[in-house]
Amino acid sequence: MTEPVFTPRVFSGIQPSGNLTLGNYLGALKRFANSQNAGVESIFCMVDLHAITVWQEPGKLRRATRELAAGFIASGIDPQKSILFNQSQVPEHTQLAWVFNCVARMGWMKRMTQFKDKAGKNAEQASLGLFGYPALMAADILVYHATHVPVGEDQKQHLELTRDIAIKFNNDYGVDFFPITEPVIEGAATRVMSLRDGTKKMSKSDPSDMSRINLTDDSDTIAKKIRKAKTDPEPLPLDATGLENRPEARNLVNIYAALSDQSVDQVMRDAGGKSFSEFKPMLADLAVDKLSPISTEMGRLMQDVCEIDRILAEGAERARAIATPILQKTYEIAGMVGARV
Ligand code: AQP
Repeated sequence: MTEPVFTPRVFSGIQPSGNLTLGNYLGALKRFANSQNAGVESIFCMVDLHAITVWQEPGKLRRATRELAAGFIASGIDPQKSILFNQSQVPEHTQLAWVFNCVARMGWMKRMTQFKDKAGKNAEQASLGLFGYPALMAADILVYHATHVPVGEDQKQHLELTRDIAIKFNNDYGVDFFPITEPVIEGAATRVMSLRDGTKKMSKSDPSDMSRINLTDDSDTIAKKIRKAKTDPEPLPLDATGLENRPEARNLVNIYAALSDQSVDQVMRDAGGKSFSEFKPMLADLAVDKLSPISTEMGRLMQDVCEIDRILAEGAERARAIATPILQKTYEIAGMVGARV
């Protein structure tokens, strides 16, 4: 049988579960803008249904969703070129997720490290949604027949599960219907680490605000957080090999490389041998230079939430035009009876 050819299409999402961080920007948003600007059809989603797998206060969720939309646009996503919307406006995501709940196996879900991390010791009290999260994520991607998914390193396991679900669906029904999606995890900042602990991922939900840079932080706050970032007492090594086993130093160098669009080797040519008291101000200046226009633009966009809502509604309509026929075809393959809409 000849392999079906899927048109290249990018999909990725971010949860509106709090302030956007530098990790979200470098691991996701900045790379989303690159894929859009390379001319690939790109679909970006604020995954609000994923966010409620842990408790979200409704008013805060609404604000976070709009602020995230502003973050996407301020980071270079053009809602005319790309499709930008929030997940709950496109019911095909959850409809396909149900089918995938019936394809995925309990054992696969139990192996997901993010569930174990987020549920902690109290897994019995975690929501069923948190457990089933990866099946909804597979549906988010496959309801558009997306071929490429730019994400940070932390999402690698979920993307492998997305591939397993597509393969099992195709095998079970004897079709070549869903593409086997490629994760795109590349660049110096696929895993930005906490500023307080170089072995922990920078995360919006970390209780310590000093652990992360938020896209809404002002210049003084960014500079202060970098100044206070944990480091070891040694100066930077002379080349990148010397960064091994120095997680905090490596993290700051990776951030510098990603913000300045350089390789780690290039950064080390300029910064190798410098003390942190020299390197941190260089990094703070660069971070302020790159991030403050984004935060200013987010503030401006948030002045007009009606316009943000209009953009999201229009994006949802364009998304549904792709998702509806794919869901209908899935139902038909699975043997559901019903008129096509
Ligand atoms: N520290 C990070 N470094 C690189 N990429 C990161 N991403 C998140 N943190 C980093 C990438 O951002 C995208 C959206 O992530 P998400 O909001 O859907 O969920 P998450 O990965 O769970 O992010 P957080 O910040 O840790 O959120 P909370 O605290 O709510 O769980 C993904 O592509 C992710 O890889």
